[in-house]
Amino acid sequence: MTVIYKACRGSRLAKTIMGLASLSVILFAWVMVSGHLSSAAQSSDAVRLTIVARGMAFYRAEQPETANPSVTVSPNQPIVIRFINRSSGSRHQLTIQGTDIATRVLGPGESILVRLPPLSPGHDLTYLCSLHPVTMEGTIRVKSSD
Ligand SMILES: [Cu+2]
Repeated sequence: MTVIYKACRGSRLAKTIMGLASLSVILFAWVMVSGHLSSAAQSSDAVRLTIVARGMAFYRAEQPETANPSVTVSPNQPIVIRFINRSSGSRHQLTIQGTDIATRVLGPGESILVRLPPLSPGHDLTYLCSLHPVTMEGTIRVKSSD
């Protein structure tokens, strides 16, 4: 009687452990797959750029000394631009001519995400601030091939 009882308890415990183990394997696999999918989506889906308005010019985050830089992008890829107004007192916006991109006017400290559709290769687009088009204007160069 005692032996059978112990065996039952043992097998029930074993089943519980096996159940938990397989559940954790499934969870682990799910985390791996979903993590892999989301990082793949981020890397292949869209090119990410940051454009900063400071004073009365545009800058790239990685070239803080170059006013209104030319920005080179690959064709046929969606592009996500984070536009940040880092000026201390001026309102700015971002327009990309030849596309339908024209953000609302941002106050100091505000930022906005802009999604550009894939661009056809080998041409230039002008980006500007419609409030200060004389001092805030640059070029987006779309490479002729990938
Ligand atoms: Cu402006």
